[in-house]
Amino acid sequence: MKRRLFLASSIAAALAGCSPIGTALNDNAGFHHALGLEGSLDAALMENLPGLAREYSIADISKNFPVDSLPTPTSVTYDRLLAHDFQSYTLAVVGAVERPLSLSLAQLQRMPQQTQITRHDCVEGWSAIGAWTGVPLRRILQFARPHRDARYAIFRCMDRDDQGTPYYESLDMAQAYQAQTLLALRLNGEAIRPDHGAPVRLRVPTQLGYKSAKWVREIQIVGSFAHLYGGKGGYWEDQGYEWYAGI
Ligand SMILES: Nc1nc2c(c(=O)[nH]1)N[C@H]1C(S)=C(S)[C@@H](COP(=O)(O)O)O[C@H]1N2
Ligand SMILES: [Mo]
Repeated sequence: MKRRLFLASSIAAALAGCSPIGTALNDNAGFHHALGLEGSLDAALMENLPGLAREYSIADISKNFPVDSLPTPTSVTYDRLLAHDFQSYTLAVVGAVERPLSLSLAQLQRMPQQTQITRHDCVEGWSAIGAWTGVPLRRILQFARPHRDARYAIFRCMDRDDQGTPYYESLDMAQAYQAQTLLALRLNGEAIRPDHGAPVRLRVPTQLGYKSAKWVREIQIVGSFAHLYGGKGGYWEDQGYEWYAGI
């Protein structure tokens, strides 16, 4: 018992400042192993590691969830997807993976769904609580099997700013495997509206709002994002925001 407590506190201290790692350990034995912690933690201990975003109750859900982003895509491609209820949408999972994937919306809907009532915090100063339902990102990664040297997941979106620059974001593998990181298909019990990122958006409740990429079309697993766009790992990061957006 004493040894356990010692382990818990020293590991908590070691992980301070990078809290999502704790829950990633809970959920992915491969990742756990990759960190070299195999054998030094047991399941009961891991449950006490930090890193979960607070979950709220149904009564806390915001009546109006703001829309605050680049405009909803107006491309021919997006219009066509929308016109057919996203039946021809596919989410590509590519890059440094054993098994590249192309998942239809129907396939995503058939996977086990998780619902979380969490708060979204935008750096512009507003917050809103919503019930998000979808597929935990770690499930998709478990299918795709990232290579051992994989370090980041890049999320490529369908919207562009008025210069034509596409929105994109990135998470490191610990954030990507965190238990609450979700590919959301539904908000408050209904299919996500186009202006909230339909058909699939990322929800990262442990990070500021700009990490929660809307209109995701592709997940690319990489070792580095230095060669992508502005090289800072995200649309807003390329304009000076911090890459690490933990809250
Ligand atoms: N593709 C895309 N995703 C995005 C953005 C964007 O402009 N484009 N804005 C981000 C920011 S800063 C916030 S606060 C949230 C807003 O999500 P909402 O409009 O559904 O409230 O989306 C995030 N994801
Ligand atoms: Mo935001």
